[in-house]
Amino acid sequence: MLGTPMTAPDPPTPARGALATLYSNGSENMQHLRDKGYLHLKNAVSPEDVAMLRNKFDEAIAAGGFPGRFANPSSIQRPEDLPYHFWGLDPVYLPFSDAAIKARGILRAVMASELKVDAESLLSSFDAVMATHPGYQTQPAFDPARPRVPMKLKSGVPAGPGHIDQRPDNTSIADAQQCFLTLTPAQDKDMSTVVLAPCGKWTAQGMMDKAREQFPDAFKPTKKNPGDNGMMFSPDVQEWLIANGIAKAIKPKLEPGDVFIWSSAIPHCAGAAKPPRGVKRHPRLGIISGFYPASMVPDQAKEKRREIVGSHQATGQQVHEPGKHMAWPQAFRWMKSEAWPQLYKDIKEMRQAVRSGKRPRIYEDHVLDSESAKETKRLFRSLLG
Ligand SMILES: O=C(O)CCC(=O)C(=O)O
Repeated sequence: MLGTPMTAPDPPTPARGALATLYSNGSENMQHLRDKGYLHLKNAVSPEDVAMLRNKFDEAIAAGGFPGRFANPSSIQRPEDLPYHFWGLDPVYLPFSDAAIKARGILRAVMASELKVDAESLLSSFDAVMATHPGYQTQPAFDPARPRVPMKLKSGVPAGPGHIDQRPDNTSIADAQQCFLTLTPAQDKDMSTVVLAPCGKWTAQGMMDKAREQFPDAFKPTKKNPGDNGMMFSPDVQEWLIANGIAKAIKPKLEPGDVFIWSSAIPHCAGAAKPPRGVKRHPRLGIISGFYPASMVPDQAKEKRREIVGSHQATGQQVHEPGKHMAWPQAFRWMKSEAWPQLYKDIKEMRQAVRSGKRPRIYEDHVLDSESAKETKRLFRSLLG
């Protein structure tokens, strides 16, 4: 740190945003999320549910034609062993598996109990599944001796992966959150979330307000971030916040069943340290979702969600301001469509059939559905609203 740390505002800057009161009425944990912008809930999901979800994800991975199995991590070595990913996230195939719907239901129950509300009153985002082979890590690598949210500049412009998932001009810390349920362990060497969190008496709101005050240009909407819910974060701003004792980067060590939650407004992304020689990374499996009271989601936003998700496409974390997640694996930009695995040809065809009205939306019942498929769709609809 350079010199003396900058003194935190007294009284601490309170959280602003649509969810601030909801967090205030919840558990002490929710007040920690409101004030500090992150929360690690250990053993939030039972070992039985963790095993059930892992097996169901393995079934979906097998049904998609991929050889990797999380029940046998050594079967996962190469990118081709798992569905195609973007920054270690699959936003195309696994988010619509039975496993993912069930996982969102379980994660929603955890969040509802912390918020002290009825689970059915919360809607979920339909975001990505983390399914990552052990050879993958974002750049720059995480360094436990000098922890930072991985981020870099390219030609002077922030180039990720560290980012926030909010419009650059939305200054509120409590407008949206991201909840990550891990089904695999994560040590420093393994891919898992890193967040920039406030130090000492600083609140997350105070930290981000200070960053905006000091670096107004770093929060101006740009061509690349024209005003949708996401922007890359500048490594210069991160360095300044750390050097002044305002922020520190945190990569919590996670065990299967742990839930890590953070405000979409604080800088974050996944990172991993270089493993020591001869040591392998654990492949990563988990799911990420945002939750929001159904009563606070406008009807128009609900219909937009049904349209996006109904045609087998993932959303970002924001429930009340839904947007599409990455539609298609990045790697396919360089691959002829004939060479895509059959699974992706089928997904493309299904999307077209739903959009042209030849098939019902994917959350609607189908005459051929089994009882268990109908049950999963009921849960699907209750998460979607
Ligand atoms: O993969 C992670 O841990 C972080 C995910 C992330 O950055 C995001 O979904 O916005």
